[in-house]
Amino acid sequence: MIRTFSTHKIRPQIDLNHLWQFTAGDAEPFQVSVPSCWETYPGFGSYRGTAVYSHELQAGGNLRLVFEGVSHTADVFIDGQKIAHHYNAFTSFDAVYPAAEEKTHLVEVRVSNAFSEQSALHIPNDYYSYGGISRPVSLEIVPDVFIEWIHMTPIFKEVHWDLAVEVSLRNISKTNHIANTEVTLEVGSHSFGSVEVPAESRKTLSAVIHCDNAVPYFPENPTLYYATVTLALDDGPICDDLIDRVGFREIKIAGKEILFNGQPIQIRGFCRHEDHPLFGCALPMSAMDQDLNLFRDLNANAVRTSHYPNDSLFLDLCDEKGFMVWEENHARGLSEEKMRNPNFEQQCEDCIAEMIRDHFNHPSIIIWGILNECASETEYGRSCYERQFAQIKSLDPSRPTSFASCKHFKDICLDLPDIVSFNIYPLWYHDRPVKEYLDELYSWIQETAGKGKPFLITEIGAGGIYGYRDANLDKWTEDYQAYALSQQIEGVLSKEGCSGIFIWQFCDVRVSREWFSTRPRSKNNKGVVDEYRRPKLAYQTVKEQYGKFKKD
Ligand code: ADA
Repeated sequence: MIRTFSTHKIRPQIDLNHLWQFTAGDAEPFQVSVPSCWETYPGFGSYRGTAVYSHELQAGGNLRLVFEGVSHTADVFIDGQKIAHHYNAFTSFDAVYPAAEEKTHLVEVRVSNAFSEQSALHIPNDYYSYGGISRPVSLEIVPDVFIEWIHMTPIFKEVHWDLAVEVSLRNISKTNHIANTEVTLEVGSHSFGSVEVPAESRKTLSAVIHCDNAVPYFPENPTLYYATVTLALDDGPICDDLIDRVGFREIKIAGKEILFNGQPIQIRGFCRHEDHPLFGCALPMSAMDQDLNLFRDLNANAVRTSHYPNDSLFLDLCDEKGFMVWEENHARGLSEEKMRNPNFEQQCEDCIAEMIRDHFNHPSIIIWGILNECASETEYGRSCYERQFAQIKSLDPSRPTSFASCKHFKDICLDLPDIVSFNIYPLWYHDRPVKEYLDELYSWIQETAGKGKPFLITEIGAGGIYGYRDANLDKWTEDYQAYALSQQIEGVLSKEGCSGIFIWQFCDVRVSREWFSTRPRSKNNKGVVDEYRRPKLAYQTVKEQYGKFKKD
């Protein structure tokens, strides 16, 4: 399952989520299902290195392989010829092989999850960098010019909605072509007329579609519209299409409030890693959906995709179920020294560009985040935050931006985002009372360039080891975790000027081996459910507290 709906009716799209041959080290090659993580294969539970996935396919024409995610570095070969290279587990890429002969072709993907200087973002960390083709793969047969993406921005005009539309066309042939492109929705349409797309280049078309009678999208009433883009080339018949969805909603900032179609929001969310002991980071749709059903049961209304862009399928589910999403680029806890890795900037830039290209249309995404807990207290760090926010605004000015800071009382970047966000751990990493600590931090923010901006707590929580109970309220007990979360939620959600909270975290997750000393079981144990989604005592506490503060 690639998405929850079909993205093509005309373009042939072949699902390659089959058995592939897996070869690594001295082991005999064996068949594995794709998508998957190799840590789930016998003997590969902690394997860090390279492996090759191979698969034969019978096809001809312009072949376009689309990889939704390979963890974390991929080199793609067709019949022995390298056609793509990609870094980062959490964004998609394609591998195009034009004018292929109709026959059986061999696709090989060399995958690495190794840590080295080459990898600035996947490093030993407080979560696990898995290996494998971890998100779906498909084969498309595309014409010489094909529709690469459509981006849609709804704009409310008091009595109707406008929809600003951009469509990217890509010519992979050595000939110029004339394209006739149309966008159609139930509530409006636009024809771009004849446009030349020069050989081996891209062309972006823009228009504003007047949409009468569009029903607005709200989390409690998530109305989605399907937009179909069609393309005809050189006076021929329609030869390509792309279908995506849009929800008519605007996210705006008014003083200290975040407005969702004019209504102030209150976030009762969770930070969530893509992690599961049975699947690694390659969760099937049923497991993703189970997580969201638990969110709903917990009275939560939002998710932070800490600390990387998520699978589009998960975002589809959030769109349909009406969860609000903070999506962020891939970076966690990088010091200035790590941010000075020569690959850091380019890898961040690519990640942001691919995240926004792929996820632009999801109405669930209300905030773009960057660089969780990086060096926002240093001048060099500030230059990185500045550049990345500028990149985001150039690609999508319609959504507010933020970053989760841990540089309490010393952050120098609070002028840069639209929303000020902090990760705080009173009652866990220090024992100051929640309200006292929060008041102090908030007063300090009001003396900085963050003054008057909306404010979020993007992490708060405590560790609790599943099944470890003790009446003494010692740390690591389920009892203490429940106590701490109760105080923390109460403190944050009753704070004037605070638009909400993302609890750290939804479920326990595996961490890199290097993190064992502060992470019993080699897990981050701050989940309100354990890694198998079994509820801890804190589950009921959060459910009650979130229920008590629920306004929607
Ligand atoms: C940080 C970080 C999280 C996690 C958390 C913790 O604030 O952003 O990824 O490591 O702390 O558990 O300590």
